[in-house]
Amino acid sequence: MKEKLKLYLVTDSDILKGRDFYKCIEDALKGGATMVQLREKDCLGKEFLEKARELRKLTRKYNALFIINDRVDIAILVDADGVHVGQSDIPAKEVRRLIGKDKILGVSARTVEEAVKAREDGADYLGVGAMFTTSTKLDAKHVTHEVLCEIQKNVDIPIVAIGGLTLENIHLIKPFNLAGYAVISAILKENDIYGECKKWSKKI
Ligand code: TZP
Ligand code: MG
Repeated sequence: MKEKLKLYLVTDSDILKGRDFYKCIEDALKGGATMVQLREKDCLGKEFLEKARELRKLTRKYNALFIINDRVDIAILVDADGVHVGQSDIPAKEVRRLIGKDKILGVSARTVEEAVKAREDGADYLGVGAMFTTSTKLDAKHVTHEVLCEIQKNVDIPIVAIGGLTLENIHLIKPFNLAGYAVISAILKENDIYGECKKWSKKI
């Protein structure tokens, strides 16, 4: 799994401004996205499931991993590769019970304590951020480089940085040698999503 965390695209249809959702995600996969998380905060079950079914097919076609945000039920229904939860969602331990030991469990952590607990509760990787200012998640709180470093020292599972990552600032966190970079707007806001992913793949 670790290599697949590298260019981790998280979805948000709002940023696509009416462009075709599946075409945009397919362009990202063609351009080199290695993992996709379906994260659609305004989608109810029916539409979420429909999107999940399609992305399951697309990610298989491009040999990328497919993770579902929060909706364990939908992850099970579409046989996603795993689930990603935050600190206010169904606790990691319970998610692990539901998805079984073979599926991937990702957990968001902003402190060393949260990171250690997530690891103990069965997380396979951590999402740490927001590393930079982001307007995609309104309640995102900033994680300092010092805290990222402490988390790295205290947990032995792969870490993915998230929050405000751009081609311009990514060099600032490259020295941490993280397993991957999770991106929403810097990729999805671009007209040429394919070309942008190519640039990311080269840079990271
Ligand atoms: N969690 C922490 S920041 C964030 C999430 C989901 C949003 C990241 O979006 P962007 O557009 O890459 O800053
Ligand atoms: Mg969540």
